[in-house]
Amino acid sequence: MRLNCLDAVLVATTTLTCLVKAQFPNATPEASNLTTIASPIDPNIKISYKVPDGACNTAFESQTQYTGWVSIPGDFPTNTFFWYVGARDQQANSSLTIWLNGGPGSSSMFGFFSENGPCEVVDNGTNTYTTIAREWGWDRASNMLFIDQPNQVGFSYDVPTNGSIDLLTNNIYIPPAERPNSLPSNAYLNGTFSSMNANNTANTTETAAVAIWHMLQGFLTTFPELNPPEDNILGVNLFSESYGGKYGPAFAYKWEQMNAARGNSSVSNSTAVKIRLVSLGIVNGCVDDLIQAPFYPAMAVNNPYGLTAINSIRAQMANASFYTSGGCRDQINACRAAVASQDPNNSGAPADVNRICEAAYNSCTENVMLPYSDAGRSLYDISALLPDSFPPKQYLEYVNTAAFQAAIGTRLNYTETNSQVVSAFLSTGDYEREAMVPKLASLLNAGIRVGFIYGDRDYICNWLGGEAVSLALAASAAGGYASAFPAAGYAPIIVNDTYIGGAVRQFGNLSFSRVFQAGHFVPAYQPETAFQVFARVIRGDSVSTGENVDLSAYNTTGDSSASSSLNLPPSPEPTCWLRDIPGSCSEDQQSAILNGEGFVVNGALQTGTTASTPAPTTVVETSTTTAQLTGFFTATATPSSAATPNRGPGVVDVFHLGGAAAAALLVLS
Ligand SMILES: *[C@@H]1O[C@H](CO)[C@@H](O)[C@H](O)[C@H]1NC(C)=O
Ligand SMILES: *[C@@H]1O[C@H](CO)[C@@H](O)[C@H](O)[C@H]1NC(C)=O
Ligand SMILES: *[C@@H]1O[C@H](CO)[C@@H](O)[C@H](O)[C@H]1NC(C)=O
Ligand SMILES: *[C@@H]1O[C@H](CO)[C@@H](O)[C@H](O)[C@H]1NC(C)=O
Ligand SMILES: *[C@@H]1O[C@H](CO)[C@@H](O)[C@H](O)[C@H]1NC(C)=O
Ligand SMILES: *[C@@H]1O[C@H](CO)[C@@H](O)[C@H](O)[C@H]1NC(C)=O
Ligand SMILES: *[C@@H]1O[C@H](CO)[C@@H](O)[C@H](O)[C@H]1NC(C)=O
Ligand SMILES: *[C@@H]1O[C@H](CO)[C@@H](O)[C@H](O)[C@H]1NC(C)=O
Ligand SMILES: *[C@@H]1O[C@H](CO)[C@@H](O)[C@H](O)[C@H]1NC(C)=O
Ligand SMILES: *[C@@H]1O[C@H](CO)[C@@H](O)[C@H](O)[C@H]1NC(C)=O
Ligand SMILES: *[C@@H]1O[C@H](CO)[C@@H](O)[C@H](O)[C@H]1NC(C)=O
Ligand SMILES: CC(=O)N[C@H]1CO[C@H](CO)[C@@H](O)[C@@H]1O
Repeated sequence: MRLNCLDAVLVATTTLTCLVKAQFPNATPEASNLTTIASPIDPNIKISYKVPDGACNTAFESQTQYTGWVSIPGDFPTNTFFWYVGARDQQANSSLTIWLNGGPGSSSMFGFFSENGPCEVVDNGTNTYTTIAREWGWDRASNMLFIDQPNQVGFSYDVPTNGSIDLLTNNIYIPPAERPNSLPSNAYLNGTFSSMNANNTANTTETAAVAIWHMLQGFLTTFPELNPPEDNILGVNLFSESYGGKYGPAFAYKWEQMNAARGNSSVSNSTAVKIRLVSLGIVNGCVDDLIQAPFYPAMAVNNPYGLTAINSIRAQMANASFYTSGGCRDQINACRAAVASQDPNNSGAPADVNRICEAAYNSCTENVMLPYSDAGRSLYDISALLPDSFPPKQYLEYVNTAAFQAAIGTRLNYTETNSQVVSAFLSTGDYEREAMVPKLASLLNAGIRVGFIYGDRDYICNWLGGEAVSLALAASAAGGYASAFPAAGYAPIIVNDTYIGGAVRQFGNLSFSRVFQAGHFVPAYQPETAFQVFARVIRGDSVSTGENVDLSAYNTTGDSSASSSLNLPPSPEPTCWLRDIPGSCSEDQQSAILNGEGFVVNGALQTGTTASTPAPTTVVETSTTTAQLTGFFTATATPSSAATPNRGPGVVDVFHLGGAAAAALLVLS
């Protein structure tokens, strides 16, 4: 598994080659021990996979894991990375939950290591890391499949390409080059990346949906035992965050369409498998600006935390700019009219449509969304002043180690966001192209549960806008949702015996959960609440209590608005992460790095005269903890306290040993 470079140091002549090679991951698939097979339904689809021994320690050793790539032929090579982890126990094993982070261009490894994955990365001494089971990993309730998409995001790739990355800007230069003298050696690294050719990826959500349907066909036919059985309330779930407010509805709708095509023989049953989707979860999703945009200025000055983030006149102007003639609303409508007439399949080809839609996005962003930036606060958490470095970023160091790369079989280094994918989606104005509510309504009408889960301290896809989407969906759906969903009152989300994690409105298969004291990345801020809501949605239970109810005859009762006021927690102390300098470091810290001042220990900058090295973390082996690692909570009483802010060391359980805080860029994760 290890390269022999350590041994080679003894042999002067090989030292040089080894030092050079050590910067680049193993170049050949053979060296990574990947097993490559052709998909049983299509010999052109190849799956290369392995068991990633040691890469992610789970609650139980019995949990199956596979990492690999589904390779699909097309105009350019597409190798889509997946990481499958089996559920902790049999109670949960007939669910398969697909998790997608957003961006566009953000890797689902962010979710895996920082939100809801089976393990998390902790320091284990100086510049060494280990993984421990995440207490509230979603593998408690389901088999999990994390996918890096579209092509070139995270560990997905077209053509492995050597280059250099400037960590001060995150710019990647191809081919690799000598480090500029102006940069310190720790901020300019060689590595292997995707080609960074923006043509070699999807540039619209619809194109991405087609690619992922093919990818899942390859995956589910190679591992048929992982496709949930028929005739069970459990099945396939799709949970997506942020830009996933677009991916989720579009991908789910595509799967339903392809199932229908099998049903009517326009696609043969022998060349495609059914994807039996039972629930769709949207976590702080930006679904539709036409509905959500007015809630940016609203959230900035009128939120449950009593924060007036910006001048109220400025907020009024931002709001007015949405409605004004030629404003955000008109431009979105113009974009959608152009899409309908000239690019109904959202190919992203007609230049006129792209121009109109891109202009709409730029206008909405600049005039309606961004006035909030006056506040100097995080887009992902209104309580955090910039830089906001939550959640911690050690994982970026860990996943770029040779041992981890060999374990998962990657030929590439890892980056959290692919800037060319961002550009590709921006170039088509994908953000404003589609009204997703009709797709969501069609899913709901087909009996698929739809759960909206919104952290209430997020600004960028805030809960006020999310609630408006849930109401718009109810209004468009058949089957009584239009009247019964808004009529259902908000009930407490009872997370455990001691606290209420939020408020939920639920009728039938539709729920909207406001999660208290959570920013954009809900499972990172409130792991236990996020888990319980997730588990209840996929099991078809009451989101309020966890009770197994007959959803067709169920609704919540309570207040007509989820207006509980909460206290704004103090802004956390940021940590400057070397691998997230633009997002997590102040200007002073950036200068310090540039001048080679301070020390970087475990991926974080320390300014001072001597480095303090962390003692090896006391790694609590899961088998010896008293924490219960499986099972679901069902409420028998209503506790009186609300959730408290929950971040960084000292506040959480034994599993959370990481440092403070990280995320930013104008990219949604
Ligand atoms: C590949 O498999 C062989 C035999 O099982 C093993 O010795 C070697 O360490 C493996 N290499 C990697 C990179 O996992
Ligand atoms: C790429 O991975 C290698 C280990 O194989 C590491 O030495 C190098 O620093 C990494 N480069 C980047 C940009 O992460
Ligand atoms: C953590 O570090 C200690 C001491 O360096 C080492 O003995 C131990 O194996 C490491 N633990 C893990 C889980 O890697
Ligand atoms: C990257 O460079 C290394 C060292 O020159 C080389 O061994 C490797 O094949 C290159 N990888 C790719 C993908 O070009
Ligand atoms: C990165 O690769 C380039 C080209 O191979 C080389 O000139 C440069 O010295 C390498 N950088 C480091 C830090 O080794
Ligand atoms: C991408 O495609 C366009 C249109 O075909 C072409 O003009 C451009 O050169 C391509 N870009 C790259 C980097 O290949
Ligand atoms: C779930 O457990 C059953 C019984 O042990 C087993 O037959 C089945 O293959 C498992 N399914 C999955 C998806 O792991
Ligand atoms: C079959 O179903 C697909 C998907 O709903 C639809 O597009 C197509 O028109 C249908 N074909 C026939 C022959 O009904
Ligand atoms: C294909 O499978 C679907 C169910 O998944 C079924 O409804 C349909 O009748 C099958 N078609 C044929 C031709 O067997
Ligand atoms: C988007 O991708 C399609 C191919 O799927 C291509 O035809 C189109 O030119 C691309 N659009 C832009 C703006 O690059
Ligand atoms: C309930 O949650 C609180 C806060 O996270 C935690 O301290 C407590 O241990 C939990 N209680 C149970 C019974 O899980
Ligand atoms: C609209 C609707 O179905 N409302 C019901 C909600 O649930 C309460 C009791 O749980 C019923 O009394 C309402 O009729």
